[in-house]
Amino acid sequence: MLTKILIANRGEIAVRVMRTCRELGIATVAVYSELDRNALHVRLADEAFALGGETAADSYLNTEAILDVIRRSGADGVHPGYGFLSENTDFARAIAAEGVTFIGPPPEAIEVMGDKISSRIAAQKGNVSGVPGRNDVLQSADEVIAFGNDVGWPVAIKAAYGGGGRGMRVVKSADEAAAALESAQNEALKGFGRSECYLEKYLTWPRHVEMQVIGDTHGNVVWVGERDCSAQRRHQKLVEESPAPVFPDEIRQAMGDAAVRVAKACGYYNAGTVEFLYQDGEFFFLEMNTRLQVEHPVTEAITGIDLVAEQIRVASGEPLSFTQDDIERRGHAIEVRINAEDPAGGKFFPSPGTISRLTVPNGPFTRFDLGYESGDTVSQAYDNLVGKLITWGRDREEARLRMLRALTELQIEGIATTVPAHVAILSHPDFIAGEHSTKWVEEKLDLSGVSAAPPVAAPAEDGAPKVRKDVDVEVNGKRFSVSMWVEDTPVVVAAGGGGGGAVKARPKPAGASAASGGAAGAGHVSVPMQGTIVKVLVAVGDKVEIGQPVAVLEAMKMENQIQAEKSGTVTEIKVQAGQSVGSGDVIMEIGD
Ligand code: MV4
Repeated sequence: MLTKILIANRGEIAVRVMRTCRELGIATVAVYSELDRNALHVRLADEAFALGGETAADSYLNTEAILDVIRRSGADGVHPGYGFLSENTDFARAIAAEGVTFIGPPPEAIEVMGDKISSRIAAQKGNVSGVPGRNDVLQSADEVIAFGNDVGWPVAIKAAYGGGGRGMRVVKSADEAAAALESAQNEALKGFGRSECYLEKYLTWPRHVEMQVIGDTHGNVVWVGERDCSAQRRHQKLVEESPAPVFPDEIRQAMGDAAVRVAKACGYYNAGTVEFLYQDGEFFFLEMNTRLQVEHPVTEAITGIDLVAEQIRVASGEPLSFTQDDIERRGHAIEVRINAEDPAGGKFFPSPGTISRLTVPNGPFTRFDLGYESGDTVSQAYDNLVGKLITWGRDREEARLRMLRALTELQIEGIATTVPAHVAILSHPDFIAGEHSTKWVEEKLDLSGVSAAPPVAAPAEDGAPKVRKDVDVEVNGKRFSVSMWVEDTPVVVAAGGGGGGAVKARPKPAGASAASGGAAGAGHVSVPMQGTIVKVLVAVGDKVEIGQPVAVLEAMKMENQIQAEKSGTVTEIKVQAGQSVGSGDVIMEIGD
């Protein structure tokens, strides 16, 4: 078995992986960015190493820095979590070249599944049908039209190197084909560096049902259970559950068998998820996620299997600790994602900040995987998942009511969260009946009445900059050099003191002075949070309507539309694409 695992991640998933390591007697190594110096995953690890950098690119994506920590720590395994480097084959291969184990699938399988055309071909090799479509790179709009006329409209143009919904265009009729192809190719090029696209028939009201699989290096692959992830918004999952509601057992068995065939067709081992679209009693292969997923605890809750323990076992070269027949699924589990987002009015604006107060839910069959504690800061530099709440019940209704109970216990101050949206979803008759599809949250759920409790302002000193002070200490006679990160409290001599009594001057919290306080009228277009302007959608002189999107702001890996708060004419634009802006900054003026 592996003896020391470096977790190349942060937040709740790093914490979750460490917990299992500790249970297995495996030492843990954390890595951290400048912003995460005192983050929960760092506090819980046996050892922690600085990567430097603040942005994801400069820290958790910095392969060289992580390889350096692997060497220095003597870790014999690396768990990548999800996101960051989890599906990066250069990283997986670089680790292997050091003689260190990547706790994940073989790089060749990641590559097959990363290209959506080759993943369709792999699925077909396993005798699993994808959504009716084509397995070649689209060359012209004429092909789109011919395909639509053949299989029926609408059709989907998808990015071959995409996934997660980016780069997908739905084409309703022949006259939309040319423009849709061009914009899909542009978005694919910008998002993934490759413009290749392919075609599928577009299913209009499918459910998203995915199948957890896990395999070992001895040729065993099993399916563990399905998850229904239909309650999502703009490709961000909100609620996941297992079993899928209103889902016949023979379909489950067939989908499980299909998922195993897909995994075997690409030589898969370790944990993975095969995604399907399910509509009118039929399922179609969509894509395969070659990593441990955010929602894996749902499957753990109904099977009692610790998927991370099993990942570590198979990465160590051992066979799976169970066979297909050993797996028992019992009861029902639901997970909600607690994101630092304000769902007020259905907008889901990012809401980074410092958690000033936190009461965590507890009680029977209630699990809370959290990446933060009270006093910790949720930074806009990383994704907005704060934690996941999972409840189990003997049936769906018990799990649902337990979740609503647990959500009332959860109290977070300092940031807005998705909790009010979860209460709305879980209380809705469509959700209760299991009639929701992938478009339900966006098209049917009315969140206009939802308002997040206003985040309580964090204490002033939270913004105080910290500086490094190095001290040498002795512990049991052994000398250690310790770097302390303490509040910067310069010592100044009081004027006219005539004898030098020193007083401490508290520095102004960063960002306390400028910009934010201005009484913005409706003609000022301001941004609600810190981020980067991706696109300005209007020009000076344009007429705009109230509610019209005028700019796109990226924060916490999400694109957010900034809307005009009044109708009128754009008189001034103060920003351009690529520019960073702070919370409350005025980016545009609209005159009458
Ligand atoms: C589709 C589809 C309907 N028909 N493909 C979006 C994310 C990416 N994984 C694939 N997606 C979809 N592909 C065809 N041919 C509908 C979606 C889709 C979706 C899929 C899963 C979960 C949520 C979704 C929300 C909107 C659209």
